[in-house]
Amino acid sequence: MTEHEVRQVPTFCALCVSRCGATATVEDGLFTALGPDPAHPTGQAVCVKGKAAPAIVAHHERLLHPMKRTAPKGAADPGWVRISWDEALDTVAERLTGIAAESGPEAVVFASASPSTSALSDSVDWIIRLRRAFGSPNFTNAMELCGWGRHLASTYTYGAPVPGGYMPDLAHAGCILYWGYNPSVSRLVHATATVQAVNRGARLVVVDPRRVGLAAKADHWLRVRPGTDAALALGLVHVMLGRGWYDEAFVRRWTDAPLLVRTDTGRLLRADDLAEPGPSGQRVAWDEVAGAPVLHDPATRGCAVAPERLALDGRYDVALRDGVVPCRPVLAELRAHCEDLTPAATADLTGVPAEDLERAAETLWTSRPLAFYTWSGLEQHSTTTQTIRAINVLYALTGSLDTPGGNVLFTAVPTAPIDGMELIDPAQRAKAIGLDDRPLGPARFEFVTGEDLYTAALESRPYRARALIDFGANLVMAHGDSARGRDALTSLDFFVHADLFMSPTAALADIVLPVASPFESEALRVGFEVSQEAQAHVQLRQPVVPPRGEAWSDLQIVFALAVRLGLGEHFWDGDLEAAWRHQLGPSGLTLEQLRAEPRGITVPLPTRHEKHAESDGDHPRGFRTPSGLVEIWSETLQDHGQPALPTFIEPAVSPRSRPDLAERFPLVLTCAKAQRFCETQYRQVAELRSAVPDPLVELHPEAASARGVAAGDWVRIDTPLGSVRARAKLNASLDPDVVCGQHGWSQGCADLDIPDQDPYAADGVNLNLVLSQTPSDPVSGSSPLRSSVCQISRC
Ligand SMILES: Nc1nc2c(c(=O)[nH]1)N[C@H]1C(S)=C(S)[C@@H](COP(=O)(O)OP(=O)(O)OC[C@H]3O[C@@H](n4cnc5c(=O)[nH]c(N)nc54)[C@H](O)[C@@H]3O)O[C@H]1N2
Ligand SMILES: Nc1nc2c(c(=O)[nH]1)N[C@H]1C(S)=C(S)[C@@H](COP(=O)(O)OP(=O)(O)OC[C@H]3O[C@@H](n4cnc5c(=O)[nH]c(N)nc54)[C@H](O)[C@@H]3O)O[C@H]1N2
Ligand code: SF4
Ligand SMILES: [Mo]
Repeated sequence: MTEHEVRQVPTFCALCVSRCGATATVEDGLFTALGPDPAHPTGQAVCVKGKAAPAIVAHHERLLHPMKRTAPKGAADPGWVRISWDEALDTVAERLTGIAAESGPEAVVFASASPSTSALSDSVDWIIRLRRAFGSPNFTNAMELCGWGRHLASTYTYGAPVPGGYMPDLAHAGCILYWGYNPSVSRLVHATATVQAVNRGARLVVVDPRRVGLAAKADHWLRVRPGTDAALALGLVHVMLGRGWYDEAFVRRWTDAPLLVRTDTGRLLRADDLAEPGPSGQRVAWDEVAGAPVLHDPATRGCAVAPERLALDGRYDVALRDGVVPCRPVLAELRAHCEDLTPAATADLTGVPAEDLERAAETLWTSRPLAFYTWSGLEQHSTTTQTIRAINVLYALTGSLDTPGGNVLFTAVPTAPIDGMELIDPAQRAKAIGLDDRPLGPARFEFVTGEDLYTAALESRPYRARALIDFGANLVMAHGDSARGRDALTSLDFFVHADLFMSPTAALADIVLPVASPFESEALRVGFEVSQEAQAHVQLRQPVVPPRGEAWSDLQIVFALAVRLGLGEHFWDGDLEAAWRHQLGPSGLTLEQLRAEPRGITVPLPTRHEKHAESDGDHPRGFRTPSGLVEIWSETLQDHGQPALPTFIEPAVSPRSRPDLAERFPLVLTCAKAQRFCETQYRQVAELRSAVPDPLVELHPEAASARGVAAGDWVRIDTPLGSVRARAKLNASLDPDVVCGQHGWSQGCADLDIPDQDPYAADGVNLNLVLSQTPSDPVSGSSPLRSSVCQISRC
């Protein structure tokens, strides 16, 4: 008899954005447990999903072999037939090459699951490289629902992703602000670090329609009406400017607050407008000492006089070529812009009591440095861009950016870029789907929204999307308008989907490829983001167990496909190790070192702060905006017909903006993630499903009793698009006019005798069937999934 063998394998859990350092237990070759690894910079804890990792890996519904469809699209049974990897990859390469030859590579859309909900973070940069080498500017990965606000929209204020890339320095923050973000459910490593920060005395402000997670520990919980966050942010700005609660030195030197705005045209005053014109491209501030205009040079990021001399308030008559025009500094414009948003007026719009708002403003100011994070609560609205701008401007006033305890771009381990930006022709980038309609939106960064993908597939606008190569993304379940999604994917000439499990999206594919779980594959992770120590940590994650069946990692698929597509020269001829060596080159680390230290290596890296003040040669580095400053006033947005100052706009479909709907749909419907599942995943895993077998909708006890609903009852959620069902969960922290649902339900759980449900059936359980992708944010196309309207009734 062989001896019982137990191994402890250092790893990290890649199942979600938290990427918790962990130790896997392998008994006699079987992966049996996952536990925390406190020695790892993200290893304080693992969550219930991490603990279920062995069950996920071993699940009997895992895809084990490549398969092709033999029945026509739309048939009840796709007639899946097992095929070899060679046949699968040859077919994919042949179809994609053929379609690209006929219609251009842009007719092939690439997609992936979000790296926040899956192990796609192992491979997403390589998928993007493949897409670019192939020549397609089109990538769908829920950017407009998940990353736009945190990352890309904030570049219009900061020239950098704040808070997406500039992470909250929780270890040193005086005050932490979580706005539409609940890390207790969504990012364990942030939750544990926040509890530690609060225990050492940091203050905490939470803005959320629900009192969930860390809100229970918060000094201030602001119960905002969904989708009115921009009003709340501007109401806070009103108070802070009114009380002088802003970092005057930072604001004068590093933001555009002193730049003058013409009161006649509502545009920034340009040097070449002046009676004595200066160089075009320069802007103008007011020198209070000289009583005269002074030029601001974006090249030097400053004015010729000391910042203290620049006016931040008042109105100045400036002699221009076309006469004398009164002008005001941007900060005075902002003050005027927020003037009507008194605490009382803000309370009326947002539901946040005036005194709560004022007290929170005081804490934000007096407990600096302020570190903040925003996420899903702000991403999924018709007003996301303005909301994030408002919060970014509020944050600029605190002067905490890139200071210890603020939001800091932690020093990263240097590596060679691998995303292949150099491989795609600018003429191809210009063909990104959606760019014509929203030139500043995700398409500018080569991301395609779900709605635009469906339109391209179904209506050939701006041209026909003919093929889709999808690494995971469960498009029809993740985006609103699920039925339109099904029709769009069905209309494609060719669709290949790589996944661990079948999903309603995979079911529409021509070819399905089986993917190895992160516990079965090797992956290189450079930087764990959340702290300097974490960001300096590099780990070559080792497989805990071998892949099941014939499953391959996404990376293997990408490299093998690249070779078959004739793109091997950009992929080290399919040699993944050679590619990693190239990537690691600048770090000085080798694969051998990393394999010898499977827990990873933390490179000693100092944190640099206030990098905008560092010299980049002759001048301070400043910010990567057109002015080189933090742009409270965005000419870029203004040039595209958007407000130059962040502006509150009522959600496009709310009881206030659509009084015609208010009688039938009096409730505001938002949603939130579920603790035990990642987005649309894991409903089939009994260990996770057993405690929460059905979708929930949270509502206030009064709202429930007014409708004859008791806790646990099945209820109907009616929206203007149709009706689905969920079980009532009573939550007394909610506004009685607000309810909170969950998306992602339809999958059954055979082990618990729960059948699959049709995701397209009226009165089913798929919330996104009755949520719409439109009317969306005019800048980003973000879908209004979190400020819809509904009625609730007993089933
Ligand atoms: N109503 C509503 N809709 C929402 C949201 C919401 O809050 N409310 N949230 C939105 C957000 S933030 C996001 S990010 C999207 C999420 O949408 P998606 O990015 O589609 O993510 P999931 O729904 O988690 O589905 C992930 C799929 O990828 C597969 N998968 C998991 N790991 C891997 C892997 O390593 N490789 C491959 N190839 N496949 C893998 C899973 O089996 C699953 O089929 O949904 C959005 N939709
Ligand atoms: N357990 C678990 N972890 C996950 C995921 C998961 O599905 N499950 N998904 C992963 C992914 S893809 C993402 S994007 C992250 C997201 O992580 P989070 O952003 O934390 O996700 P949510 O819990 O959906 O939303 C945060 C909060 O926003 C609130 N909210 C809803 N509407 C509004 C609003 O209009 N304004 C404000 N201020 N708040 C609002 C909700 O009540 C909720 O508490 O989590 C990742 N981690
Ligand atoms: S929070 Fe849970 S699922 Fe996410 S990485 Fe950590 S253990 Fe894995
Ligand atoms: Mo997400």
